[in-house]
Amino acid sequence: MKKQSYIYKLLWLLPLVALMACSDDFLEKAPNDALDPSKIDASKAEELRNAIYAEIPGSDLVYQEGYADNGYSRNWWDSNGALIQTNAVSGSENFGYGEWNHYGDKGNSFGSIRTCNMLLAKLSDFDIDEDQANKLGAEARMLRAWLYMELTLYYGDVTIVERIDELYPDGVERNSASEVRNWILSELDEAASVLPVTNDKGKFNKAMAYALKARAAYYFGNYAAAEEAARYVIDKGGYSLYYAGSLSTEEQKDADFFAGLVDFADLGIDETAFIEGIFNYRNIWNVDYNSEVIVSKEYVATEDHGDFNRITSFLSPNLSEKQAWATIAPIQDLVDDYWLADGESTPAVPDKDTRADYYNGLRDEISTIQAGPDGDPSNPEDNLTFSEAVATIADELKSKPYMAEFLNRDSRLYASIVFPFSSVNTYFDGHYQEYNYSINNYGQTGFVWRKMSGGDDLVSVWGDSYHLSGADFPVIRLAEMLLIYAEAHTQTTGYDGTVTTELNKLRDRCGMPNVPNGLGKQQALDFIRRERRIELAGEGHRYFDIRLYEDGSRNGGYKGQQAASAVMQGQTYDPQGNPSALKVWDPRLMLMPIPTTSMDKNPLLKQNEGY
Ligand SMILES: [Ca+2]
Ligand SMILES: [Ca+2]
Repeated sequence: MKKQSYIYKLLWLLPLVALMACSDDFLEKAPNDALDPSKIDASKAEELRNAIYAEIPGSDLVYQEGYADNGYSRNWWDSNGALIQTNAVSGSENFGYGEWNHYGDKGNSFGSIRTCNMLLAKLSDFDIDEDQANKLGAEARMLRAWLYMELTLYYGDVTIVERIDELYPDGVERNSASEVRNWILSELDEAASVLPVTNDKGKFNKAMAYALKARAAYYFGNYAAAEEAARYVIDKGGYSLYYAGSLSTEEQKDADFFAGLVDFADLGIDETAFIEGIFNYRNIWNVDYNSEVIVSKEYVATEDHGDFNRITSFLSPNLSEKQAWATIAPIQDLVDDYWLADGESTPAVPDKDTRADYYNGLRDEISTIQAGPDGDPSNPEDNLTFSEAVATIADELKSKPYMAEFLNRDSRLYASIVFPFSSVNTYFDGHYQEYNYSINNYGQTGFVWRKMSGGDDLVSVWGDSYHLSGADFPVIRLAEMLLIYAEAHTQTTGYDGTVTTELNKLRDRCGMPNVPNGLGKQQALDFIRRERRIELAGEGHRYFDIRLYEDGSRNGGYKGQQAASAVMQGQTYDPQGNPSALKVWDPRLMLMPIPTTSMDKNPLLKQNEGY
């Protein structure tokens, strides 16, 4: 992969706001056609407003899965993920506090915060009425609170900057994490009190402010506030879980493959609901403005506004007719954690050597078929492609030892992850997934994302070399609110009928059985946290989740099975037994190190413990 040319191309994708954050010049003068010559033209307020929305994170969130135990990003030039995963992170890396350095990681959050502060500082100078000014101000405060939520979760203590005229020539100290977190929640309360129930399309409204508050309060360990805010969004937000309806021709072919992996009659599972559930879930990432989306990063299928990641970075080359390189891929740990199809049992998985034997046995069998009737791969006339060879034994796949771990599993596993030998008609008609460890661009985990990666709204760019997707990326969706409510209510009150009601909505949508009743508090927390891992896999939450569970001051007194120190342990392997992600835990990883560049500029910054 010519990575340099890719990075060069990416530079012009950097949002306009990066430039605007460096210069206030464009706001200095009122254009000649302003109605009130003493005021700045209203269109400038709208430009600045749009610049703020450009700061919402998008599909780059998926790279955060490589910071924890859901994913692996093998390329240091794409993401710092492996440095966190292996406890090798240092002040050279940035997760929002310093300058932008990798497209998969957070950029310069203080530049984005400055854009918010600029809009707030200039509100009374714009030629707009007071209600509009208040609304735009609330939108800026909500985005600023969002940026600060991420900063404090990465760094703990963070300097609160609310003005654009504070220069700090002698440096500035950080505000304490508790001060920052209380301030974020009160900012979101004030934003929610000003924002309208219905705002302009794609702009923050009251329910969105509560949704962000639910997320922030949850991560701050304030379960009463999280429960209340999530309840507001569920009851008053007007959102509903997405159901896709009928299947396309290609989806039906994949559906037939999945149906062959599940013993519906034996398990008493409704086959139609289960199969439709796979595509209800998978298509959340294909349909803009669907009923479940609370906040999304908007993309348009053009060179200037497209999403680079979906097809190009999430898929391996055999799944895309253009270039692709699977630079952030799901790992075996995640695959192992999906429920069995009963929705509550853990599958038996083989050890890595047994699995490799099974995998290699099936791969060898297919290679033999590929050689053709003459049995000679060097004579190509009668050879078959990988997919042609798999097709000849498609009906027997279920009985192959390697495939056993993919039988009778949670419908969201089939919807979320492409595993070896699985049908992939929705990407390439008539194809099956081939995995190739020796080619770096196949991800080196064995798996790639099926959810999130299949945006239909595609455009080919850069000399027809790559795909960009115009499909929007949901950044906050209703499912997260249901899970926050479930966990927060279990923390404050217990695992009762209000919890199972919300969790069963998720199960109904994906065609899975209802959740169990009558769990004790700790058992329920483990169950809900695992359900959360499955439902939200790949969407960028896991790094924050496992640290929340680890932190005795935020986890409600229960670390449980999903805490960082429990899950970040040891080497992971691909299905052939090759090393994949390495997981190492150290208490210092609760917070990231302050970037050295920021320490150099601000002598009052003190480094986080352990770095
Ligand atoms: Ca041959
Ligand atoms: Ca779109």
